[in-house]
Amino acid sequence: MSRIIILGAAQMGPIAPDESRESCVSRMVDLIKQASSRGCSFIVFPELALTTFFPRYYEEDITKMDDWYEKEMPNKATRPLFEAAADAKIGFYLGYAELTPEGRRFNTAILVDQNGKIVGKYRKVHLPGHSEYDPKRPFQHLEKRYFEPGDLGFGVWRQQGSIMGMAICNDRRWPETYRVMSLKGAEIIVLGYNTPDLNTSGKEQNHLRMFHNHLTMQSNAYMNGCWVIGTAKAGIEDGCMLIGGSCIIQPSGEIATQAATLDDELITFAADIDICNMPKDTIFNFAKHRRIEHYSVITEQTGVELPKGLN
Ligand code: CDV
Repeated sequence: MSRIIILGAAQMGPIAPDESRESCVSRMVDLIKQASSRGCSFIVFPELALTTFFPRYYEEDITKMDDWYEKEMPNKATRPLFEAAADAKIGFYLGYAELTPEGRRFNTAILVDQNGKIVGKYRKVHLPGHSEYDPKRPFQHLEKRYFEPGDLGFGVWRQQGSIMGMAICNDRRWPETYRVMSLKGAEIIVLGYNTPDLNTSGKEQNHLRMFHNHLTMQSNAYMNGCWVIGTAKAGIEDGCMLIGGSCIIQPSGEIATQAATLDDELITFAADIDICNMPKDTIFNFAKHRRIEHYSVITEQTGVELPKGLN
């Protein structure tokens, strides 16, 4: 018998800087209701889904940004989301900014089971952007200022008869993200993103942003024999255009379904988790084919080291 899970990507349109958490949660509850009517049992919300993408604003004193962070989860504003999801027996992934009791700041995602219980937490490892104000950019990307790199590694969790792992936005561009989770048996890797359509760190054609969005997730789904769900926060947010393109990708690397708008939009797919078995047992049978004696440079060296000598 196949393991079928009806999966969803709950894309969200822009969140204005003055939009309340309550308003975001009510939009998410609407998406939960739609998911329920489609028989969905797991949905993925975007990265930083409760606020506008605040790392685009510079603030000298970081503590003045505290209102953008969640100090506990669930909290008063998000409890209705947990309750609606539990009533509908829908598990979910939610991205938000976390401020710990010790004053540490992370770009975080949680995995919530079908009873509204938090069963997993991930803190973004690959933080893009910069830590100081950059006058050359039309808007800032200050993730390195407002977050520290995640300290929890890439966990996986048994959920709904499958093994799930989490990542956040920029993580999707790094093959190590997927490979580490796949070595722990991940069958579904889920992530949310906020990706401006403009590369402010270098000259690049705007259309490549969507191409690379899909290229990275599709290739890594294929190379690890797993399902990948990528969910955008999309549209023009405080004057900054964020790409959409939320999608559910099969272990073949093909996109099973993709969002058509830049608004709040739910896409769903009845995913057979057992189709991961063929690639995991054959061409990407890690135990049979990996040659780790040649891979040590991946964990022992961070940047490029050129061969010695002159050309
Ligand atoms: N939120 C992100 O991590 N955004 C990055 C941008 C800065 C390139 C991304 O990888 O989409």
